[in-house]
Amino acid sequence: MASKEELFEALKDGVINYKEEQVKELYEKHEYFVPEVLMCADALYLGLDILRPHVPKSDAGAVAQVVIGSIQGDVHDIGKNLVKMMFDVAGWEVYDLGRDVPLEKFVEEQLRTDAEVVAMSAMMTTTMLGMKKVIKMIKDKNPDVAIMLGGAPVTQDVANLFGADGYAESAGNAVAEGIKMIGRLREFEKKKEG
Ligand code: B12
Repeated sequence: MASKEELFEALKDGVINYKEEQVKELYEKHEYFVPEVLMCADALYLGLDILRPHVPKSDAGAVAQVVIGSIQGDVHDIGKNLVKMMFDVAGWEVYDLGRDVPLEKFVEEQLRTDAEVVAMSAMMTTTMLGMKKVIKMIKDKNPDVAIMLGGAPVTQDVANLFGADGYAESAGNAVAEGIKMIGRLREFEKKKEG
């Protein structure tokens, strides 16, 4: 068993040198447990707070707006925060509702901000069912909103079944999926107008 110092060294090396598999292995091989995952997340948030002011903002305004949150009953928010960060640095206006977000709150915030995209995260099979209800509630009020789902128990099939417009399995491809969705949405709106 490696010492704590060796593990931190391996983790640091993995992050600095983009060795994704090395970082992932620490958790999968049970070298890292939940408290370590939480401490890593705290270190990540601190680093992000330092970096965020240095990320250049486009003068052209936000690319689009996204309302994001972890669904009611679910306090898991590390993955959601990573997705939020990706949208943030890609120049989107992000309205973060946090975690354990009541279902109606997603609807209210979309109406308040007129955001084109709503992104929901669920980490438990029980809580993910709430996302289906939110999709229906939002589409009933405003069909011109693109809704994106993610989180460990969610798959493309689940997203399709729930009536979502998009799904991404990781923070790395969430923005690309978001851009695809607003592309389709804007195309659809243009056709309606013309
Ligand atoms: C850390 C953790 C916790 C922490 C959460 C802290 C926090 N602030 O988030 C604490 C200790 C609080 C916790 C509590 C519980 N947990 Co927990 N937890 C985990 C754990 C170990 C890691 C989750 C995590 O952060 N992963 C790292 C992030 C980066 O990955 P991610 O969340 O998957 O996110 C990525 C993608 O999924 C995706 N993504 C995520 N969201 C979104 C959203 C969008 C829109 C998109 C596009 C993409 C996307 O992008 C992210 C980045 O690439 C998992 C086990 C696991 N291996 O996943 C269990 C796990 C999720 N927990 C579980 C359970 C059961 C619980 C508890 C009920 C335990 C208990 N009995 O009390 C409570 C639930 C409390 C509640 N009401 O929510 C189960 C869920 C089982 C299930 N399938 O339903 C898991 C799977 C553990 C297990 N194997 O049993 N947990």
